[in-house]
Amino acid sequence: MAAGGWQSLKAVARYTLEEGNAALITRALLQQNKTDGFACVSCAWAKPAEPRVAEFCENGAKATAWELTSRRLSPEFFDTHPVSELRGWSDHDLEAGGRLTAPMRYDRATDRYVEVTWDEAIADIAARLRALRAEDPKSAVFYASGRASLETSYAWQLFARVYGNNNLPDSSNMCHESTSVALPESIGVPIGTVHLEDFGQADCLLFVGQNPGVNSPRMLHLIKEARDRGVPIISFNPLRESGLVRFVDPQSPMQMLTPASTTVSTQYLQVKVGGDLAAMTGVAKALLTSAVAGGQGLDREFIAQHTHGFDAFAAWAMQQPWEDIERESGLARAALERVAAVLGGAKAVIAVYGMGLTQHRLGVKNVQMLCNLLLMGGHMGRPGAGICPVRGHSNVQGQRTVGITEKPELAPLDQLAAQYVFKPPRDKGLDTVGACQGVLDGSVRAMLNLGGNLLRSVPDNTRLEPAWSRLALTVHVATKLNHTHLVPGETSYLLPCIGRIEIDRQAGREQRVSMEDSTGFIHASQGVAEPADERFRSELAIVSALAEATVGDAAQVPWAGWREDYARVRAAIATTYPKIFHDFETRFVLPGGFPKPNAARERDWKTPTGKANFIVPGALVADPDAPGHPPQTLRLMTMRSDDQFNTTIYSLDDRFRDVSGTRNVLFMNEADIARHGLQAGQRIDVRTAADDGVVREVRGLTVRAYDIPEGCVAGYYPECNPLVPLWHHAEGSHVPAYKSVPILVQPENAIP
Ligand SMILES: Nc1nc2c(c(=O)[nH]1)N[C@H]1C(S)=C(S)[C@@H](COP(=O)(O)OP(=O)(O)OC[C@H]3O[C@@H](n4cnc5c(=O)[nH]c(N)nc54)[C@H](O)[C@@H]3O)O[C@H]1N2
Ligand SMILES: Nc1nc2c(c(=O)[nH]1)N[C@H]1C(S)=C(S)[C@@H](COP(=O)(O)OP(=O)(O)OC[C@H]3O[C@@H](n4cnc5c(=O)[nH]c(N)nc54)[C@H](O)[C@@H]3O)O[C@H]1N2
Ligand SMILES: [Mo]
Repeated sequence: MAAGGWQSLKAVARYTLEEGNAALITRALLQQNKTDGFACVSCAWAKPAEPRVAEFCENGAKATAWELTSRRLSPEFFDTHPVSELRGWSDHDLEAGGRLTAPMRYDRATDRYVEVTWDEAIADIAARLRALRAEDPKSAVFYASGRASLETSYAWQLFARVYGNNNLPDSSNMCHESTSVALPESIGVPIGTVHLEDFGQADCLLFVGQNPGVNSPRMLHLIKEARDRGVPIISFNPLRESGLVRFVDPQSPMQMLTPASTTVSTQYLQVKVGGDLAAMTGVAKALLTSAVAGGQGLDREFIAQHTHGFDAFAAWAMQQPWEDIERESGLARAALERVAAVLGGAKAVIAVYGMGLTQHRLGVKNVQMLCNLLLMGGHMGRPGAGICPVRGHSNVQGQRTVGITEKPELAPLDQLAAQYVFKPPRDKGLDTVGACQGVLDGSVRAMLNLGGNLLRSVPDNTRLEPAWSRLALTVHVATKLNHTHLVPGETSYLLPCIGRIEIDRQAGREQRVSMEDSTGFIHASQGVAEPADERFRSELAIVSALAEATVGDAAQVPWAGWREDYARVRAAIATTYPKIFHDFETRFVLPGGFPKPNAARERDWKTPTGKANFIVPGALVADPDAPGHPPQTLRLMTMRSDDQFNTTIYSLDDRFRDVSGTRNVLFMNEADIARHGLQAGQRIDVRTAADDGVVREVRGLTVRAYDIPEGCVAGYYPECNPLVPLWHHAEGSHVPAYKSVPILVQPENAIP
């Protein structure tokens, strides 16, 4: 099935109707991603300065409808549903119940969440946090899920630091942290170098482990425009993902009326899961071989003038035998040589990538290897070329920009110290994996969550759950109910907030907020719908009130002033980061916003060598542990369906992969099904092949025959998260290796 098209429009209409509020949702959609409207709450893909009439995709529309739903989970609902009962509900059913409406505290005696006033909630949380702080200021963790605005995020990191720690994990610890570690070493900036306008000038696009049809669908327009210009598109993906195979433009009536659709990828390489290092090494080797023979492929001038480490890299790549490259990538030499021929002939290549590269044990090396390929042809800091990591949550990149990081060296601590007159903590804080370890070993006592659903999204979540319930304090600022809320610590609060689509009034005036998109542009966003409940508070109001009540006396921060007028927070951000945010107030409302400075775009290399660095990956497989596994081991990648946003499950269907009514499936190659003595449709149990003494299993999955390389299997996130060991993460970045989990399969109930 092609991505886009009538099916996509039908899906939008269905969601709009199902959630009620059809008129409200339709009106809001027309203001989605517009200069005076709001930034979509779904993905982080760039918003153009000149938007289309409908500048949203099917999945963005779903996200809007999901947030503006007419359904409510009011305190009365909780009167009749004890927490232990709700814990058995599915992710879909929990969120489908609608918006949380009132602040609530968990009451252990009745096993229910009960309404409290905001004043009670804030005072009690603050008192408990202060008590914990007196014992050990490092025992509280401040998680952020990537949606909150720059203003709220800035306040959040300051709260943590005034409290006394750098425990600021965020969702990028599970996502693009491999990028944030890899790119500074390669090119001296932590973010991508491509702007929207570059897509119009590229003459070759490379997609490695990213699924635009589902996870950044507005990008399909750019892809289609590129194809219309005859630009070759090369995809490396174990699965033939619909948006990379065929695309029908729902905004092009002519195309929708005819069965013709755009062929997206001109070359589609179904690389083995974790086989990208081998595949890219093959392409590099072919480029080098052709260059030696006098052919195209290397930009020698660029390499000499702008890079470091080329000779060592070239020598390493040439040493890798084709036999190993073919075995580990699962791809034929001839196919990789064809890729090299196209890349070698291109003047401006954009490489787009996502979780297929970052969520591996060698996720950092994966990203650096993709940089190596671009550097060979000088495709960095050239119009129409560059590296393009597609970020996840709509403001996850921005959260890093304004100081949400566990790494003290990345935050302007001296500046914060001077600006707010306090002593910021200097030692490294906990990232997401570290926070989970802390919960398991009891050193973490409080988890404060600005969004997110960690007990579904992190690895080893089954193992984590009992430890989580022993926390002294769990606090969630949230829009909708999710599983993590239902595993309360000794004291637990749910604090409902205004969503970004809703109008945020403070001191009688409508407030704007700001976000940074995947391409480093900073935009204004303004709510357009009345808040779903009058008890809501904004995220900034909640965070600043908590901070004021907890550590108001520990630094000179005008918390109360900030929540009355968000422009004051923007002014504070501009004082902390003048190079990025000067003239913030006037620039962020411009159509398209304003770009963050990006030295690599200017070929100014902020690396220790002062050049862009070729980095030898040193391995061909992204999972260096693989050889130790039993022979029947399969490599599991966990992925998203067409109908989810992370742990938010809109429905149990995955239209593009032809699955409906269930998410408990395991996609397998037919040869593997036969080799294991199984049959398509059969139910199986899955266990992790790890010898650390912990049994990790997911039972009752249904086998689905699928076009996936042999030895590789795929399952859904978050259903398969119990299979991922917490220690199975990327070297250097700690991103869980969600895309290559060694597993063993058995017929259902064959294992006791
Ligand atoms: N609608 C929607 N949009 C979203 C999200 C969502 O859940 N729903 N999530 C948001 C977030 S937080 C993020 S981080 C992004 C995620 O967006 P993506 O980066 O696209 O994430 P995934 O769907 O997890 O996986 C991407 C692709 O990697 C492929 N893959 C798996 N293993 C490998 C491998 O070893 N090599 C290669 N080459 N490919 C591999 C999979 O087949 C899949 O097509 O999307 C964001 N946008
Ligand atoms: N197996 C596996 N696991 C993965 C991944 C994978 O590919 N495979 N991907 C990883 C990635 S890339 C990511 S980014 C993480 C995401 O992990 P999380 O950050 O934990 O998860 P989300 O599912 O995005 O969080 C959803 C919840 O956020 C709350 N929420 C929604 N909107 C708002 C809002 O506007 N404000 C506030 N305060 N709360 C809101 C709602 O209560 C909702 O239930 O998961 C990771 N986990
Ligand atoms: Mo993500």
